[in-house]
Amino acid sequence: MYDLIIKNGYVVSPSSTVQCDVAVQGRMIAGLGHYEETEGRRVIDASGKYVLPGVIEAHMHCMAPFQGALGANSFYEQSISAAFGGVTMYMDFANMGKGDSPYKQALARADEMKESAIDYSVHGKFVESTPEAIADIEKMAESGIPTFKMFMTYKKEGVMSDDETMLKVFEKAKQVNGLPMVHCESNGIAEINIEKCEAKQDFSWVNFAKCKPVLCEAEAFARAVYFAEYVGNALLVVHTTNGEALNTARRAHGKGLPIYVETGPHYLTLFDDLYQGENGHLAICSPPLRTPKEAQELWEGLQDGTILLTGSDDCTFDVDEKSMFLEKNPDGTWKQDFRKVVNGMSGIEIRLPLLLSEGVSKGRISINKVCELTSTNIAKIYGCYPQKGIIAPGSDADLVLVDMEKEVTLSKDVLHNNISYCLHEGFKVKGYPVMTISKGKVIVENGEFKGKQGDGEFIKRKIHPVYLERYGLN
Ligand code: DUC
Ligand code: ZN
Ligand code: ZN
Repeated sequence: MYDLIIKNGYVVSPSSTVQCDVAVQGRMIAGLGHYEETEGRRVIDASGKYVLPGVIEAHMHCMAPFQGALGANSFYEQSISAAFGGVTMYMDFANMGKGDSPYKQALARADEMKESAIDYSVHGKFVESTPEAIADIEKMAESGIPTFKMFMTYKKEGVMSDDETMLKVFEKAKQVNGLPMVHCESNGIAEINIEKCEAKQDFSWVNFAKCKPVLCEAEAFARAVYFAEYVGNALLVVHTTNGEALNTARRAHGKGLPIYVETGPHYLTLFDDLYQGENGHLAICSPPLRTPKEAQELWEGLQDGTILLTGSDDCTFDVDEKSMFLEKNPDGTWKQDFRKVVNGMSGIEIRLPLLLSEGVSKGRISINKVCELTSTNIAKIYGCYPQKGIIAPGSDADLVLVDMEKEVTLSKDVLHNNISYCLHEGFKVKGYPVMTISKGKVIVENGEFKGKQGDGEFIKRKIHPVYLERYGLN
């Protein structure tokens, strides 16, 4: 007798879509094939639905003190919103300041995440390269934390890694089969542009995007790629927004270099015209939103395999936090000052719906590609495959049932992220997760959350060396 049988769904993997049943025993998938209803304690009819491996979010910032704000959600609340978006595992970053131990901060972060209803992991973060900090890399890798994040900007915020820090982290990461993750924006280009705004005293939302143009990102992207090539290790670039950077990646891939590129659904679906609105500050994130031209370049990057990963870069701030340092004009409008806006937008709950709708329903990518981009590739490159990221016997029974016919108009009222606005307000999607199963337990069903605080477990990760030696996740 199985604990659960999911009957008749279209079971999706990166390479196939097969109509069959999935049998679950305890927390694990027991088998795929045909099972009688009498063989299951509970049977879920998935006829007409797609069954995908649970979405993995490897890029979010929850309860992370940043630019004076903390975020709207506790980890438990974040895990609820995530679960409604089909997410069954997420990863956050250690909070780091100069002098902190990256290892201790990573463990402290994992501790904070214990209240999550879904499984979780942590990335280390580096802001300097003292011998003590570099020595922590080995301890983190041994503890199941083989990914190390660095920012090439945010110098004023005290979290930028300089070139030496990047090189030293890259070198040490290579020794322990670790993977550096980099936010690529040239601090120099951004800062000289901000100085020009200061000279004109014009800090409009629109100027935020102008201060961090495509080349600001592409220069840092190329530098990071050259560092990786020089050191001879793999690199993961987060939230890539444009074809200029992708062309650098393509050149690197041509040489076989393991440069893994992530983009986020907001760069595929939202554009810089949002900065023209009175509430444009709500859309301020880094890198900034671009134009439909760059979005098209990203779709091409997804189609041709230059981009193998997606992440939401979720930073859920409510209006009060986004606006906490702003003042108003006598007429009640905002005194626009992009320097005083905390960067980031909410997105964990809509990553899968946006990819299903804008990707699969619009014929740009297959559902198998969505499976790779939201789960399988993430599990492989971040080192938790095949425990996660695939529907196969022995893997965790983390599943999301998708109804490709379901139409939803995105709005603050349909999301569960505790904020009073939605940048996709009114955006119509076709294709939506309708049930989420975490380690064999149904945690979202019929629009209701049924998970439990604290049910999430820390997942130790280890990256297969083959992915770090040459480009490709097959
Ligand atoms: N970008 C954001 O928009 N917010 C947090 C960090 C980042 O890189
Ligand atoms: Zn970033
Ligand atoms: Zn981020």
